[in-house]
Amino acid sequence: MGFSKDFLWGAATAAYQIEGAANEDGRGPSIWDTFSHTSGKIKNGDTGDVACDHYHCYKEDVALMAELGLQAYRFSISWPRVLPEGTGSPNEKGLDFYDRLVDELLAKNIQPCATLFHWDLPQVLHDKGGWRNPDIAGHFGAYAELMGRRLGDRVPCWMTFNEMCVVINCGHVPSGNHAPGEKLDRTGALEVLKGLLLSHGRGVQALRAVLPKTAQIGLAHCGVVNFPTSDSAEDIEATRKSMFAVPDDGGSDLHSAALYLDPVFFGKYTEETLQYFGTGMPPVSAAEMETISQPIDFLGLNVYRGRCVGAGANGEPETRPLEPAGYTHFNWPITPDVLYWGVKLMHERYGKPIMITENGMSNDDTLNADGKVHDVERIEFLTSYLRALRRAADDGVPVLGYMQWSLMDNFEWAEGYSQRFGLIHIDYETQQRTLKDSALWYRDVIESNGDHL
Ligand code: IFM
Repeated sequence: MGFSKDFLWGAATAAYQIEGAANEDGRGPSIWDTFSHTSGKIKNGDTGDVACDHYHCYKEDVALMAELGLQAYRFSISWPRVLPEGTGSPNEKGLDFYDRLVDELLAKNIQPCATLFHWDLPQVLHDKGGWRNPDIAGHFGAYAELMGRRLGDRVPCWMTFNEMCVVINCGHVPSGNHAPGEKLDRTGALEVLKGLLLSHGRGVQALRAVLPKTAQIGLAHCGVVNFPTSDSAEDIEATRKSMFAVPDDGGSDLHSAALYLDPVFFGKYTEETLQYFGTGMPPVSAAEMETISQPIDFLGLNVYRGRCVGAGANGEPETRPLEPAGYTHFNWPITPDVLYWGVKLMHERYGKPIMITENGMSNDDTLNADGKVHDVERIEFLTSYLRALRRAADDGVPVLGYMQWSLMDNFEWAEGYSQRFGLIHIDYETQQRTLKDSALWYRDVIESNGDHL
């Protein structure tokens, strides 16, 4: 069976990670500008001020996408570039940039997929309480409407949020290392969650109101995805349980998919969630739940790694020792089975078509004397993960597409430029772009619709 004939092969990026031009054409500061300019927060003191200079090099970048045969490109819009004050008067020059980018993509027959929020909250909105400000969902809705009106005639696929789970667990808890660096207690973090979920809902409502009926709207989730230690019914059931349990069996409070996706798809939290958090959970009214659970068209999954789970003596999930196929440069275990099981179990629970909105690896890539980047590790990684995804498609899971992370090396948040995830190598001194071996390999995979795996 394999990948469907209209399967979308693409690659993904995010605004703050690639655009640069941080102080140009009226862009306002985001929490990531502030954070990266705070001493000690980012490896080597790196910032996104210039990044891959995509703001100026976008034409060259789209030409490279075309050379690879990409059919889709997932990018994010910088909220402070289009609304420097977070609300109010839009910045025409910022909007123009996204017009030009989208037009360039369409001219090369590449479908644009836009994400409204990939972590760069306007600093002014953070200063007013960020995701805990009761007005934030209204502000996000207005931003979504602005972008939907501006680009909706040309962008058929939209995502409200990228990885709410990371926004909370890296940006708003004491152990976090991301902007805005809030050290909230659990109730504070759950208030952030409520603000994110409500904003998502208001964003969906705003987009639906202005986009053509054919537009596809989703969100990109990244959370616990596990795989069973064997194909026994008991181990599979334990894995299923582990992915949606609160707390999950990795011992974390705030990672379970049930916390993020159950309100979105079912309009409620699980009983287990409510019991576990008790009075620490901010109340959500029926009207608010209705907003949060606006119907969406697909579930985007960002999948990198997962735990191996088996059934304990009482059938309860137990994390089993991993036997990874290796480790990435980030030291993340390579566990391709998550792209089969994660996709399958997420689809089983939420019933929506799945788009892989991110998957890839950081690698210790170097530009060789022959002018090439021989990233055989990435080719092996992507082969194994894509085979697992194909298995899910073979089982009948509707998989809409695959957005490799990332189109190009970029600013990897707290790790600065030390982790290279790209298909395209960036020389940050000269901004020279070089297609890695994996990019050329991916071109063949796309051309064969996955047969070349
Ligand atoms: O670079 C990030 C991206 O911004 C969100 N998902 C994970 C990627 C790799 O860490």
